[in-house]
Amino acid sequence: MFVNAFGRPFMLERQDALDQLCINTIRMLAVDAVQKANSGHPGMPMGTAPMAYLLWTCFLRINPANPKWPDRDRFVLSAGHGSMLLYSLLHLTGYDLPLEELKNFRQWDSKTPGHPESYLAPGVETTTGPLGQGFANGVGMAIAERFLAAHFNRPGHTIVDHYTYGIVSDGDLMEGISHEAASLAGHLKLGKLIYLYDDNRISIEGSTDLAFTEDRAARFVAYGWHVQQLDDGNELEAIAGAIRRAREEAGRPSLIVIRTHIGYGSPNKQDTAAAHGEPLGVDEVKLTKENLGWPLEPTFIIPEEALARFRQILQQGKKWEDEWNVRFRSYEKAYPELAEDWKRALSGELPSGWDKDIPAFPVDTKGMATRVASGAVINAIAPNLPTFMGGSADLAPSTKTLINGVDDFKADHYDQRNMHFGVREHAMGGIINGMALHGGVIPYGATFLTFSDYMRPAIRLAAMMSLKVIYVFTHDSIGLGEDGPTHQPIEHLASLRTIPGLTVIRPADANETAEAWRYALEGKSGPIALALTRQNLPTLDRSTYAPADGLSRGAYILSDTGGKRPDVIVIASGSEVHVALEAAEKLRQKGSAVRVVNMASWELFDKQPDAYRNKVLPPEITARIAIETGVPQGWHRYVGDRGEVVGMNRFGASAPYKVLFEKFGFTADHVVKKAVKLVGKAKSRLSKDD
Ligand SMILES: Cc1ncc(C[n+]2csc(CCOP(=O)(O)OP(=O)(O)O)c2C)c(N)n1
Repeated sequence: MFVNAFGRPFMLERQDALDQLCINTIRMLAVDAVQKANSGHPGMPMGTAPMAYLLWTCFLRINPANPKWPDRDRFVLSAGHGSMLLYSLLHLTGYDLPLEELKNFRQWDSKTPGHPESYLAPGVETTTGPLGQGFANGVGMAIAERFLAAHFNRPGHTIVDHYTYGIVSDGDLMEGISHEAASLAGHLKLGKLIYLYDDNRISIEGSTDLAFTEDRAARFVAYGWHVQQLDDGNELEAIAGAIRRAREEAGRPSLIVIRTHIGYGSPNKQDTAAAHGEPLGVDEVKLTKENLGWPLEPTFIIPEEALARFRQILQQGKKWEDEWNVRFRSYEKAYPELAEDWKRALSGELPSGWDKDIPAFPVDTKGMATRVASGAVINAIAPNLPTFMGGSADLAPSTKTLINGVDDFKADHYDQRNMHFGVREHAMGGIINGMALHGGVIPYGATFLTFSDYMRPAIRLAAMMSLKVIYVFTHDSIGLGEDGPTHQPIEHLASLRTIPGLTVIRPADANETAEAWRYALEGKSGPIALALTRQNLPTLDRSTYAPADGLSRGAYILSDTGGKRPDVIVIASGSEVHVALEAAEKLRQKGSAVRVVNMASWELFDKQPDAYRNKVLPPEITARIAIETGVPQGWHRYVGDRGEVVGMNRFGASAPYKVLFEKFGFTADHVVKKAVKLVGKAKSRLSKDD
């Protein structure tokens, strides 16, 4: 006999009418909502309702009255298209999601969009829909839980100890990101991660046999997971037993493969792709309700007894949280400083002095690569910010992202902070999203800028969810040299800049790199991508040039005309700022008044008030040149119709970087030539106007 979370005995014999009623309530809410919206995915909730009912009412430690209770179990619906399953559970268990919201499924301004969005309905732990992402998010949540437990718990004082559960689907398991994340989760022995696999063998085009025939269970065994297989998704006790065993398995993440039937209960659509992504249709809804013994009218029925059972969780949840509060108070007494750290980490506030050791880099004409400066800054921050953690996709020696004097985050060393994601950029993106969603840690992930493409779907979701994650993208241009065009990002800056809510920062020297990190950590508005060089850049003399903290405004006047009206404005980012400065000197020698604007971040500059933007780039000065070793797209916004862009219109090449800068026109002389022409044109226009 298994005693469930409410202390009531749970046995197969007790899979009684009330259990069935609860399960069918979930099914029919999904059927009705999809039918009313005339779009959505009814089949998945119909098939997974039993496992979801059981998990939520017997295992999941949550408090619907406080969706943010820090030590709650996390639940991820990775197959986000089955969103009505989650919305039904949230409403039924007492989250602040009124039935009206379910009736407004997929409608404008509702909290129940087609796919769950973390910032709308309370209790939605992550935005899912792009298959596989939720799988990786859950791995990230389980990682954060293990780290925080190791960092904060003390003997006799456990304040972090929860599971991460998920429901994953065929589509999730097909997507590459889940393979990557599963492999890492197995390696890390994340025993508190438990996924229920909705093995319904149907996807959009029909049977999964069309394209997905490997032995999934064996694959997960090979990854180092604890795998159980159940052949009937309606057998509650079998599922309960499997979840219980999964919880007892401390050394491996668990996959419970549960054979289900998409569209369960629908006489004509069960086990077919027709149940996957469209309403059942009026006739089939009627037949399904009749088949399951459900009243045809009204729609959105929630039987009182069923609601009462679901709502028991409110009482139980309060009890769990109260117990945790008692534990926390005792922890607070025993470890007041740690308790303060915990509260601060959870709130996202930074400890005072977190940035006190960030170095001021001395003037240096030889200088250093911004990736190297970034490494120094990471190491200046890490000792003062113990919940700052991350790593790279097998490129740490190149991305300079290792924290010195700290060990690797690995099984049985969960208190350590150097993460090794392996060559798995996509999972890295999804995992750090999950870590940020969990809360309590500030994660970073690193790779070469060119491989940001491999993690773009996760970056997009980080931006959508406004997550505080930091990307360290090094080797940010043709300046990486001999590795050649495969490794030289050309379109990547432009393409990252198209993602709403992502802030891209490309500092020009070591001190700007420090400022970029400062901004990234203090920022509260979504992910930050740092684009950093492989090659050395001079560390600028800030007594000659404007201070590096101008970077926080996105663009600033680095070097100016001494009060004269500029003849030309040269705008550049990152390594090209130095080309701009050299060109400006040459132009000044020819008598031109030149302003150099360092534009490290479009997004930050665009947020500035008009007055500031017009001061940096006065509208009347039309002779403007932008220099960046990437595609010119977008730069015309800053240089205007009459301006010029020195950019890359083709892929790069394999050669020493100085040769590449020369060949592709990133030289002071080339910029001077262009500027002289522009100034000439502007002057002749001015004299015509006179
Ligand atoms: C990355 C990604 N590719 C494609 C889709 C479109 N899509 C939504 S559901 C689905 C089929 C998923 O099948 P399965 O996971 O088995 O879900 P079920 O049929 O059981 O509802 C696809 C291809 C998506 N949501 N995400």
